[in-house]
Amino acid sequence: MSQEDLGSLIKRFRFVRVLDSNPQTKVLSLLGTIDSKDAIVTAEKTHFIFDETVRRPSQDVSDPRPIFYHCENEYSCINGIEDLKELTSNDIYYWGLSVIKQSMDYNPTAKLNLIWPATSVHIKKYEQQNFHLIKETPEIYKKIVKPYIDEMAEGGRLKWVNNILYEGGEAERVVYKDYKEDKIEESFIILPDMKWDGLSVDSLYLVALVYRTDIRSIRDIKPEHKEWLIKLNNKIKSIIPGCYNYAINPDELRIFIHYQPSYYHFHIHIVNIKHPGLGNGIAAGKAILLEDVIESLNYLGPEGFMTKTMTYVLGENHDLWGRGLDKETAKQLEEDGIPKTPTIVNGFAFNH
Ligand code: G7M
Repeated sequence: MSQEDLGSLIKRFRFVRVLDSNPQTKVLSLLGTIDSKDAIVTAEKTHFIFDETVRRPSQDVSDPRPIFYHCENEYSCINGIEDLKELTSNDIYYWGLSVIKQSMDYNPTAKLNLIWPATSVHIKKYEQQNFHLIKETPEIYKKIVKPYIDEMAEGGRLKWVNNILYEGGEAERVVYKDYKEDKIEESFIILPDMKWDGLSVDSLYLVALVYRTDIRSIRDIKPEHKEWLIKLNNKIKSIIPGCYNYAINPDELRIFIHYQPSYYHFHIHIVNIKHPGLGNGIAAGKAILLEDVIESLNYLGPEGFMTKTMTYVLGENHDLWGRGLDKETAKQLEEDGIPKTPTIVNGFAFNH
């Protein structure tokens, strides 16, 4: 695969407008064009470096001190201060601004993501929007959501997944691969998620992609998948701590799936429990813990999640909202006897 490099693409980026700006996550998403095709650049300020774990050189076996110890390096948030300006102080409180030493390898300023050429689905996803709580019954799934998933599976949206699984895409970043040609349904690969800057285990974010293609979302999971999911979950917890020098423990991994996901090929999110997630990615109404998925299979019938009402958060820009979830949601609220939101005109509420 020959791809142009990020640097030369970014140089040709022509700004159009800001899609979203989030001071809490320190993420800015811009829409622009590169060679007249839509492009989305997302910039995320990186986290601070505060210490590093260093191995003691040639430690004597009788030395009781731990083999690894913590120390500040020259880029840490205190050692790295190059300039400091106090703004105000009051009693025991002081605050100011600082410039901290930056370096590409140890302390870069930001992580940049580029999607190019970006589709309208991408643009709508990154744009600020209103969100709604959806109660997706099995009937709504069949009528509105399944046809959408069928369409999404056909477009080129899963190219990045197939690149990783079969074309050596991101090969140098793969953390673990269990691939057996005669056992495709058990095969999977784990690698850093595009969201992770890879700098700090505090924000560790990995994704496990399975090779099987018969599960497009949680809706396709049935009791017959229970043993496979248990094995997968245990494998993730056994392998990952060792891959990161045991800086993280198995019970510090938040392992979950999304509904609705952005990509309808079964994959699992593996995130440091400390990481609050970007946007609503780990919030209730989006993330479902893998342990809960497995446990639910004990109670759901042979059709598994196909028979469950799934409640989740969806943005108005999502195609499913305009394809009927808007009307179904309004209908359900009416059936449940929940009053409509009045229209406010000049401070007066009107019911219609
Ligand atoms: O919401 P959903 O469960 O579909 O999440 C998909 C995940 O895949 C997100 O956390 C994305 O950041 C991640 N992801 C998306 N793409 C296009 C890539 C990619 O090309 N490489 C990697 N490593 N992760 C990706």
